[in-house]
Amino acid sequence: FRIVSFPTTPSKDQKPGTSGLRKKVETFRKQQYLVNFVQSIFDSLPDIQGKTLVLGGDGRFYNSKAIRIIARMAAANGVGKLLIGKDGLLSTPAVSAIIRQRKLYGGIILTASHNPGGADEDFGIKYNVSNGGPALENLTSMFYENSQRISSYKLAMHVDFPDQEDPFEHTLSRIDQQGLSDVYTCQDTGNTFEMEIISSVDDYLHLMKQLFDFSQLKQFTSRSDFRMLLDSMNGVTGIYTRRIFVEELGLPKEYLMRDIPKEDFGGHHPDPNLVYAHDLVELCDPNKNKQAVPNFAAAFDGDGDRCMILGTGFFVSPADSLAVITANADCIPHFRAQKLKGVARSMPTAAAVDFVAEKRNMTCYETPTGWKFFGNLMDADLAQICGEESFGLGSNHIREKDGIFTALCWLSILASKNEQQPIGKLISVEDIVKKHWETFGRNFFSRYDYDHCKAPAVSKLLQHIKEIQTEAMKQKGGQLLDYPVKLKVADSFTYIDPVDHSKTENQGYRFVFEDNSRFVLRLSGTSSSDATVRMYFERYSKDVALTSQPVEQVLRPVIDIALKSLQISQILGKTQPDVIT
Ligand code: VG1
Ligand code: CO
Repeated sequence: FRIVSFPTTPSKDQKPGTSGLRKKVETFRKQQYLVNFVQSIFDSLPDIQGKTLVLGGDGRFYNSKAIRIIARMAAANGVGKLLIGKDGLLSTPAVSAIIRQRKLYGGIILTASHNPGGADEDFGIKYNVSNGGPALENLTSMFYENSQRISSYKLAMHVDFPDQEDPFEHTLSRIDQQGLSDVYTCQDTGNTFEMEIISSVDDYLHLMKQLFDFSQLKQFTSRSDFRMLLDSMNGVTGIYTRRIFVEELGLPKEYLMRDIPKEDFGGHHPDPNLVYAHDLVELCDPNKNKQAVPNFAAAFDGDGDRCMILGTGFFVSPADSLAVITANADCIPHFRAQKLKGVARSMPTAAAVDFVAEKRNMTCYETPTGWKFFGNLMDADLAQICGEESFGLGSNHIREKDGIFTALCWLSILASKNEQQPIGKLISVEDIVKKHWETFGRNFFSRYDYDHCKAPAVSKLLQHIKEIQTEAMKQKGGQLLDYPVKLKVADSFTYIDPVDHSKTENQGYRFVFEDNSRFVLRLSGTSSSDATVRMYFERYSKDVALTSQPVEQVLRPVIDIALKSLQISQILGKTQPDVIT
């Protein structure tokens, strides 16, 4: 092949958000949008020459097209070898595992995660570095700066047919052939470029087998009083659940739902929460499902890094999932095999795990939203288990959150607790969580999302919040309207990374009351157009009478004072949030 440079002009809006660059497919398809961003990534990696990268995505619309373009750009930019997941598919946690196990230079993940897919929906691109984790701010801002001054991009072209044929047609038209590997030579530099189609699952499965006791899980899941459902929401995890749960653990195919990856996720949001995974929620509800109700269920997002856990008629909040897994870490071989020193959660995540950390003598870190902030803590071995309120949980086995890992943690806990239990007397997910609340108390939590907010309304809201915060904190023992409990903190969250001491400001407005109940407001960094305002509400109680109450009821006073004092409905012009989780 030959390297050809094409002139281009910068595209605006190429600033990566909480997790990569996400835009409408239409935007990515516009002339040079994709090539501009990919070239800007390569321009930010000066030592990429001859290195190996992995490439794959969640299978959404535009996945295969983007792979073809990126492969030609990688070759032209001097990448030595490109590993591509079979059929172009790789989950986010699998990419992280592959980079670490094979000691690669980095990887490119094509996904907009839980955002919907299809020709009119979202596409996205993330870059992960050699520790397997998302690129940090210093690198992503370099991507952005380069994208704003780009003047050309490089593409590999066929020597003999410059206008017609893809030079890598031999490999790229056989992307379904695992193990296929071709070496191409660059006529301009004399260097070689190798492309190999790798299994999407092998490396990941290999890792899971090291972390969990598969024979224990097999024994437990085959109990006659146990039944489960795993909902892949037509995202990429279907190829993993089939292999791990059906082929390896020998479970019936009926335990899997929506396990075929689809370009448009069947027209739904591949977002595992009570709203978008309501089909699964109903199947777990004995009042709605008169057939065999599962004892355990999990749903995963498009790229497989999020997971919602359910029991029979019971929802496990993400903060509780993190706390319960940490409290029961001894049931999980991966955690038994190491000294657990710390946990970390994102600031808006309810503080349930903090109580566990205290009891287990572990340090608890509070980070801004986004998985990249956990990377340094894990690399420095300060924290081993991390989680976010948005259904992401993971550990130091990789540097991304991991949906299937989370489900396997829960199954390991269930397996251990039920080792001595006779058939018909299964200790349930609900039993485990309620027992946890008895010991540690309960952190009630809810999130309101206001989607498609317009810029002027949002800036007015932020202005109003700043005024409210200054006003409230002026008084001794801050007061918010007529709310009976005084404010302890009203600020904007700043994070100082304990490892590299970098400072990240403006990570959400916090209002914390003296009883530790609180609300937080921040703007989403993953929406592809307009702004999404997220509000988080939390209240803690150890009072058993209260812990059995519905979340909504317990949080009502906090939600009311938050909406009222911030004038949410007046300023955003919305009487209700779009999504409540
Ligand atoms: C959201 C979540 C955050 C998560 C991020 C990426 O970000 O709140 O917790 O890490 O998505 O998740 P934001 O900025 O929209 O609130 V994923 O599964 O999209 O890679
Ligand atoms: Co995701």
